[in-house]
Amino acid sequence: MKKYVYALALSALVLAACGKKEEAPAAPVASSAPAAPVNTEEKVLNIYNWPDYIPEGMIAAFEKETGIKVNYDTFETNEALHAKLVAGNTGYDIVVPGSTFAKPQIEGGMFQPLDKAKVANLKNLDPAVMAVLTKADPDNKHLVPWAWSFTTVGINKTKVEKALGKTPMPENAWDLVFKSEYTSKLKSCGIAYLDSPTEIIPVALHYIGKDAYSNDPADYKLAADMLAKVRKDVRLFSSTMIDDLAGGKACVAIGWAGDINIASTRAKENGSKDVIEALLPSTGALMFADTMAVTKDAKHPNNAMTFIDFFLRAENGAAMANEMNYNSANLAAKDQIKPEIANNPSTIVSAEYMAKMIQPSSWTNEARESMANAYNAFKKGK
Ligand code: N2P
Repeated sequence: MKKYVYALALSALVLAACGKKEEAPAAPVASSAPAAPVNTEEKVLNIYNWPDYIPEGMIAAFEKETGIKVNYDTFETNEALHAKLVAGNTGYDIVVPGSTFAKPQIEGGMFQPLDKAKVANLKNLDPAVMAVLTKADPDNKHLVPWAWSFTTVGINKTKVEKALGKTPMPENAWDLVFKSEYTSKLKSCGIAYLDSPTEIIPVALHYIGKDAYSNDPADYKLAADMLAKVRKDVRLFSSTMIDDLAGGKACVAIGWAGDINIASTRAKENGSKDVIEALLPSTGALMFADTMAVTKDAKHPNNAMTFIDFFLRAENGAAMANEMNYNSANLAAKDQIKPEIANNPSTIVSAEYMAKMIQPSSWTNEARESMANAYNAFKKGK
């Protein structure tokens, strides 16, 4: 009974946050709720998520407990997932888009609403994060946060300091990847950019003082002009950033803070003495929130709800931070986060830096298209 009270309190909060009237509570709230109908689905669940994004053993534990066999595939960019969803018949039950893409995907009818009565652990979620997600999903009907972090500059400090020689580190870390004065020196140890228009163009826009979520093609042109100046210095457009940083193919990267932290650990495990770290640029970094959603034609929606509820257990939220270096929106997990993780400012961001963070928004479909064109031209060096 108690958990329903919390769930109601939370949904009231969330509804209040987005200024909507509270709707009649769902049926199972009464203490004499009828037994849930038997789940007749085949015991299979198909999940499509980003690589290096799930604590080891989590899927095995879910399979063991529920008898549901999980097929787990990965994609590397929001663009790749989006193209699959647009084509339809993905075969996946749960997909994990960034909230910036989830908005047009919801508007395009690509997801089905959650069956919240089957996800009691939604009560564990941070109402503040859920309020942010209402920008993409107005009544929190479709999206459940998987993890969040930010796109930033990652460096192999040892190699970067060597390559820069007498030039001191810039005050704004974005200079390392966008300013010729630095890129011309760092190209010798390798500059890598994430290979995705919606990771690179927004931070380039931000760097030239424009809105990262501008919908104006004229702004993309300006960002492309800035990028063109450093194109010759960029060695890699990477979808394997952890290995590229840890293995020494790149010494500076535009990457995801969590993956940069994973690279740091991996390099140490491989016996490297180099220090790899995710920086906090003085002007801010690009926050992202990745979210679970159930596809409209999912064959196993009940199993999807079972998985979502399992994922939202406090210990699983804590494992996202402790093992993967990504932030969980699971409030109940907070006191299980290890001190060394909690003290890493590029994993658990301070309130002060949070104020500088570029908050997620979204683009129109047309804007995304012209952003992709600007990016592809840049990449080809045209
Ligand atoms: C991959 C994490 C993906 C974050 N390890 C980018 N949305």
